[in-house]
Formats: sequence, C-alpha cells, structure tokens
Amino acid sequence: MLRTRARLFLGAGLVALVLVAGAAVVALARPTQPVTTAVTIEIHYSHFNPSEIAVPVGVPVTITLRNDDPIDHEWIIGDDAVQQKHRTGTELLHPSIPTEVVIAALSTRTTVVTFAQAGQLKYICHLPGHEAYGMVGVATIR
Ligand SMILES: [Cu+2]
Repeated sequence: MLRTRARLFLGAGLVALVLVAGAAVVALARPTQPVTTAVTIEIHYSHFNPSEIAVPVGVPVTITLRNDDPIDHEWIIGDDAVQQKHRTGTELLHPSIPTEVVIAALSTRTTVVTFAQAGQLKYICHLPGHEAYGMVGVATIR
C-alpha cells in the first residue's frame, strides 16, 4: 500500500517535471520580442511581414511600409472601434494620418506613430476582401 502510494507520488512528480520542462522549451522557442523604435513591414501577396511587432510606449516609432504588390494596400492601426469603422466604411481611399496609411502599388511609405498606452493593437488592410484574406497584424506596445 505504502509502496503503491510512493509510486503514485513519484509518477505525479515525473508528470509535473515533464510539464515544467515542456513549458521551459516553449519559453525558449518563443523569446519575448524586443521593442524597437524603427520597424519595416513588407507587404507581399496581400500579407504583412512581420505580422507581429513590438514597440515601446510613449516615444515616436518610425514605421516603414513597403508594398511589393502591384495593387494598393492600406495599413490601419487602432483599437476595435477604429477597425470596425474602417470595416464598414464606404470611403475606399482617404487622406493619410499617422495611424492610417495608404500604400500605393509598388511603393514605400513611412509614418511616425507615438503610442500613448501599453497594450495590443491590430493593423489591418481594409480594402475589400483583404482582411479576410489575412492582411492582419498585431502590435504589442509595452
Ligand atoms: Cu490590402
């Protein structure tokens, strides 16, 4: 009886050890992205690359948007309300503001954004069908 209990305890310990080791491997495989004040995002085949960026809060971040596609795209960063407004908007193209940039076919645009608070914002191209196709990225601000 005692031996069985000891064996069970040992078994549980091994399971816990394997779980901890697995978590450590996951942590090593996905290091925390360093924040940077200069980011280049390439657009190709209607996707953002990278689709995840990490930027600092409270300082200007220079974002270079390079469109390698033969069609126009846009880069709109903001919270859910901003994205929803563009998702349902009727204006196809509009004048650029730092957080809403149109990048004409085969061109490069640079914008400077100062993020006021930490958190996560999505960047999306809202030209028809592009979001559904996967033109979505996430900025972590910290
Ligand atoms: Cu697009």
